[in-house]
Amino acid sequence: MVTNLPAEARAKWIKVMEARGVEEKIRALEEFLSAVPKHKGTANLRLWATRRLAELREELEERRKKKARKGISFFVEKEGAAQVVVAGLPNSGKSLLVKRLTGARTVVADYPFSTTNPVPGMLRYEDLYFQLVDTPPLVPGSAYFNRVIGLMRNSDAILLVLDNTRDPVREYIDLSRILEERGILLQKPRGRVVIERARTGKTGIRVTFMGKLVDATIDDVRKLLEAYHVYNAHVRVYGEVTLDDVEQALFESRVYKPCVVVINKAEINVASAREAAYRIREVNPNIPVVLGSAKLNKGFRDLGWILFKVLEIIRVYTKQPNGEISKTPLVLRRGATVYDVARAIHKDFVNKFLYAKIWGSSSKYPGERVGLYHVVEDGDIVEIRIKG
Ligand SMILES: Nc1nc2c(ncn2[C@@H]2O[C@H](COP(=O)(O)OP(=O)(O)OP(=O)(O)O)[C@@H](O)[C@H]2O)c(=O)[nH]1
Ligand SMILES: [Mg+2]
Repeated sequence: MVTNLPAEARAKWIKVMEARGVEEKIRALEEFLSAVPKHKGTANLRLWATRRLAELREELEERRKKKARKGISFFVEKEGAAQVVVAGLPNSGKSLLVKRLTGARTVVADYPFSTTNPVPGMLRYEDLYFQLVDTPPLVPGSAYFNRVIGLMRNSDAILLVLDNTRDPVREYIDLSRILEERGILLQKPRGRVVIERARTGKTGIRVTFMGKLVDATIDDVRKLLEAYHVYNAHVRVYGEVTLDDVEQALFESRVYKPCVVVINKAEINVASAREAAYRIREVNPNIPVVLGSAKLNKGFRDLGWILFKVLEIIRVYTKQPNGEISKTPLVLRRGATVYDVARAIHKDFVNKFLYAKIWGSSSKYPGERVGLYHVVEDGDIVEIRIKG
């Protein structure tokens, strides 16, 4: 095991996982930390927990302030198909970019730290909207740093804005390191474990594979989770994963966030921007790099489509038997099935399900009859037939 925690600390961790609300989580995390023995093996865990505590304390303070003066809060309610946090070093052009793409009224200024609060705006892509959130600059030790990190952790994706008049490759490397230290990974790890704990009902431990466990069996996973008193959970394994990764996932200490890099102010020196993009792609071939100029509002035409791709979402249109096709799509994760569509329409639909009819790229022919476990694709039209 990664951390070799004594039973007492594990028991305290259960309290952290079960805590609802920020205050309870803070208290539980404090108790957990005091129960973790101090040695090399737990150093990372303690560091992570300490930082997480700092984030939560700031969030709590923020919420209190908001209550007291109904003022602006750092917490941004999600809207649209996904929340994309726009982040970067001071003066890189985050605010101007968000303003250009969404029309949001956010402060643009030629001095650093001009943005002190997150400002959301909506970016349209076909029949979807993505919520872009302008943020204060990401500088460790600065007043807003922990809160911006908290926003990013909560987001669905990150738009990293680099400044072409400085050294964008350096900015990219520094920012990804800063984020990684805080447990936010911009690259999809080779293997990934997601543990969804069931709050109600006795479902037992269910493991589904989109990859494999390299050094353990499902039984080992079950034993590990039971050591943490987790008896009801859905464990999803993506790619190649070790038992250590499963334990890490229990601590939610690392999250992967899809990312798009923007090299802004490209108009100032197009050749250097291209060179920087090339080098960033060398460092990380999986992250899309967009060159553009917020000042001229050029280069961002495909951004909506690129976000749609990295978010790995699909749109499904529902249709009533002999009725109209819905105008607004259901937004689902890639790999979703008719089951997910049915559940999204109504909780009874899964129980009463008879069959579905499908039009679109996942169907063999228009109107094909399929069952609950048929995988749907972007643009599919789904009609669900139920009993009664
Ligand atoms: N030449 C050029 N200048 C730009 C571009 N985008 C932004 N700027 C300028 O860069 C300065 C900073 O822009 P902001 O949008 O305020 O930058 P920011 O990243 O939000 O800054 P902070 O909120 O302080 O982190 C302003 O003077 C902008 O006019 C661009 O594409 N080209
Ligand atoms: Mg700004």
